[in-house]
Amino acid sequence: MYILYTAWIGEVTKLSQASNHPVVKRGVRTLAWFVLVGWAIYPIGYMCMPGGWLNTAFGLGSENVDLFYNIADAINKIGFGLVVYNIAVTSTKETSYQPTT
Ligand SMILES: *C/C=C(C)/C=C/C=C(C)/C=C/C1=C(C)CCCC1(C)C
Repeated sequence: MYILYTAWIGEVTKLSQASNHPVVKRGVRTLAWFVLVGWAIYPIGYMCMPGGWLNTAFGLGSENVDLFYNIADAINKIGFGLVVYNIAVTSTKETSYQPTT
């Protein structure tokens, strides 16, 4: 809940707004969506496990419920990382700041 808070209205989003950089602002908003929608897959997968509410509701049985976690990890680790990478590369290119060697 704290991570959701800081990504959507707290320090993380405030810092991105203060950067006044469109790529950083849009990128951080995208990351906030990952935390809201992408992370929701884990508890949904959890509830699909044997004995879970959704398992009973959908009559799933025990097979392949961990598929949820693999899909969630692919989205939230690979996708999340690519968004962070894109923010870093794009905002570095567009700024006059260059790291000294
Ligand atoms: C790379 C791994 C990530 C981003 C893992 C995220 C995991 C969660 C958001 C897990 C949430 C759970 C609940 C909200 C309740 C049921 C148990 C969990 C641990 C699946």
